[in-house]
Order: sequence, then structure tokens, then C-alpha cells
Amino acid sequence: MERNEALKVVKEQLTDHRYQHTLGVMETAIILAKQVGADEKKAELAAIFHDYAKFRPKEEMREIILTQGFPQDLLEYNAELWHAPAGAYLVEKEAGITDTDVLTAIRYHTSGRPGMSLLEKVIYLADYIEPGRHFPGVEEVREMAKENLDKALIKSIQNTISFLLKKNQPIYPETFQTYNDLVKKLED
Ligand code: DGI
Ligand code: FE
Ligand code: FE
Repeated sequence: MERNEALKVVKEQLTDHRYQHTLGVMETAIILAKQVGADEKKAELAAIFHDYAKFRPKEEMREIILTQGFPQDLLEYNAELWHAPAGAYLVEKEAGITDTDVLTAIRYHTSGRPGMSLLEKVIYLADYIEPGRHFPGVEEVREMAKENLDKALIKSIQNTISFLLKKNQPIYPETFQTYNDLVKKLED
């Protein structure tokens, strides 16, 4: 699907604020993909659709996770995690996106997972550092991303885990596993 058509499809699903965020993720994902030699077209498409399900009712996302083969333990953690797998499912079903690399990048853009592909890392990080993001620590991660994607990713996960800890929120085990996987690989 071409960029303009994809943007039109996704715009209908999002608030204006979230659409602006999506444009920032798209722009950043293309820059990162170029930098690390990931597929730019796939990065563009995954970025455009990454938050497709962000505003779906919780009940709809819960139902998708229950019935479409996703890990059931997601339902025991923050509902913020659900739009990623639900989005991967809905983008295929409703927008006709079939590229499994793109769908996988959407699926894991919130939790991460051990053994992330280059494209998955690009989308995860672009989501975190796009120009519209202003939370504490984001500028440091932006600088790190220019040098080393894995180090930037580790920092972003550390920040997210700290943020959740401070808010007394549960942390999805796969987020820890993603962190462990990246840190161990960096040591090798
Ligand atoms: O959808 P976005 O806001 O663009 O970003 P996202 O899909 O990365 O969602 C991030 C939010 O999810 C962030 O505010 C933290 C929250 N969250 C809740 N539980 C977890 C979690 N993030 C991770 N990585 N792991 C969790 O267990
Ligand atoms: Fe998201
Ligand atoms: Fe996002």
C-alpha cells in the first residue's frame, strides 16, 4: 500500500494528536531504517499503522486477544499493551496488510520481545523518540540512537520500566525479557 493511501486509512482511526504522532514515527522510522539498513518501505508502513488500534474499545481488544491466538497473560497486565497485538490483527483484517515483518513490528511495538528484528527495533525506537515526544530522558535516547540502536533501545526500556515502577504499575514479563536479551547481547 502506498504512503498516502495508508495515511488516509489510519487517519480515520486516530485523533488528530495521535495522527501527528504517527507522522513523527513515520519520519523517524525512515531515518533509522536508512541508518541501520532496514527496509525503508516496511518501516514506513509499520510506522503508519503501528497505533491503528489505539482507540478501539477495551472489550474489542480483549476479545481479539482471547480468540486470535495471542498470549492470554497480556490480559492480566496494563491495557496499554493491548493495542499492539490487536493492531497487528486488525491491520491485516481491515486494511489488508499481509507483510509478516510489518505485522510483527506492529505486534511488538509496545512490549518488545527477545530477539527483535532490525525492523522491530526501528519501530519501537521511532515510537519512543519521534519529534513530538517530550518526556524526561527522551533527548538522551535520541542522541544514543544516532550511535547505537541497541544501546538506545536498552535506555528506552530502562526509562519505561522506571516510569512504571514509580507509578506502582505491573510490568509485563516480556518487557523485562527484551531488556535482558539486549543487555546480554551487548556484553558478548
Ligand atoms: O501507543 P504509544 O503511546 O505511542 O506508545 P506505546 O505503544 O509504546 O505504549 C507505551 C505505554 O505503554 C507507556 O506509557 C507505558 C505503557 N506500558 C504499560 N505496561 C507496560 C508498558 N510498556 C511496556 N513496554 N511494558 C509494560 O509492561
Ligand atoms: Fe502504541
Ligand atoms: Fe505510538
